[in-house]
Amino acid sequence: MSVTMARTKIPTFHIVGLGSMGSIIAIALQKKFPSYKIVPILRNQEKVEFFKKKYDSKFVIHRQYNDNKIDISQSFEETTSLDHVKEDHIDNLIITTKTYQSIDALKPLWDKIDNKTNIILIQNGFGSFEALSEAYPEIIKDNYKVFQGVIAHAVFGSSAQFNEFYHAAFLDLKVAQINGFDLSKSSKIQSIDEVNKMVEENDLCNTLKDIDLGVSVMSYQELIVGQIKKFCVNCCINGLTSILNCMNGDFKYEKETTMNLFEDVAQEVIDVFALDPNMKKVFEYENKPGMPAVDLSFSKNIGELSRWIYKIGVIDCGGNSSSMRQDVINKRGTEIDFINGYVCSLATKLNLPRSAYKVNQTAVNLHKIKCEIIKNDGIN
Ligand SMILES: *[C@@H]1O[C@H](CO)[C@@H](O)[C@H](O)[C@H]1NC(C)=O
Ligand SMILES: *[C@@H]1O[C@H](CO)[C@@H](O)[C@H](O)[C@H]1NC(C)=O
Ligand SMILES: CC(=O)N[C@H]1CO[C@H](CO)[C@@H](O)[C@@H]1O
Repeated sequence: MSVTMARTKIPTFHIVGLGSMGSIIAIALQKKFPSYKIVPILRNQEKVEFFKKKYDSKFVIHRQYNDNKIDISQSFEETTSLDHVKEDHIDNLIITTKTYQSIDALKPLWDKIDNKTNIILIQNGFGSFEALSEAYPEIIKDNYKVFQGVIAHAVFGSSAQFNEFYHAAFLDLKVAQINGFDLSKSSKIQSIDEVNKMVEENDLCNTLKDIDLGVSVMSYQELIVGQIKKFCVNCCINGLTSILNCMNGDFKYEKETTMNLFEDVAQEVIDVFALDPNMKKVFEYENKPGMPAVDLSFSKNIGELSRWIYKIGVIDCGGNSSSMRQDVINKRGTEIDFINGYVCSLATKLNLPRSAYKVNQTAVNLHKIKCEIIKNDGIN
């Protein structure tokens, strides 16, 4: 925090979306910075009252990733609802809602947000920023400061209590700016000096970097590469387990076929993304002195990428049921349009032929049929 800001005002962080990701971030923030104002925003006042009465406004995390399994809890006195935010201006906004929910969630808050607000989107998939800036054109017009967080931690909600979560694997949280750059910059590609300056001067970056979630603040191009790789994992694991109704580890029973399928899915993702003018600069990036090192080898070696996806998804998280499979089973909306579906809509936007995205389109179609079968209590 800058000295002037610390003197004049308590740094304040509003959080929308108090599922597993929102809750571990709220807890990590409050634990590290007990004097800051952390404001979880729930959907409505009824939920706020219930949270207060039944749970003392407390979120609880059961840490399960090392030998000393411990429980961490924090009480959030400032918890409020979308319609009852007291502050006139939102300085820092952390959005962890499901991608397709964020546009509606922001409506009641939008007049408290401007281009001085630091907004961070911590969501699965791609296309969330594009969808948001279509709904709120001032994001582009007035150059709003938007950051993207790519979270790898494995966290699961308890089915019994909405305020309790299991932190199963401690991984990392990558953060970078994706909009609101200096108008003098001709592209979003950042040098090492620019990233250091951002970490020093931006309150959201210099706060998040210190919380206990393995945060690294990085350049735009480094984040995009991490996000594309995670996106490939999501397309393979979430997309396909939701159709097969299986645990992540079940792919191991037919490894060769699985690797074939993963390669087809990943190849298509890489081919389509490489043609996106917004990402071209990242795919064509060359390592130079003064610029962050970016490893683009995954885009040239799909076999290696698929083996990595298999390791992360099927081996390391073999005992987990993907969030998308859970959403299908529980008859909730799913993020398919921002995962496999994003490849299809991006390809359509780029005027690519249907053959360029047929694998993902097939996955999307099977997924949608599966959702309807389950909603209608058909055979699972
Ligand atoms: C913020 O928005 C205002 C218009 O509301 C604009 O005049 C100003 O240049 C913007 N600031 C930045 C840093 O882009
Ligand atoms: C997720 O998978 C890992 C690795 O298989 C396992 O250790 C962990 O307990 C699983 N978590 C849940 C909630 O199933
Ligand atoms: C051409 C086409 O059918 N595109 C669709 C691919 O899937 C996404 C997600 O369901 C749709 O939004 C696109 O319209």
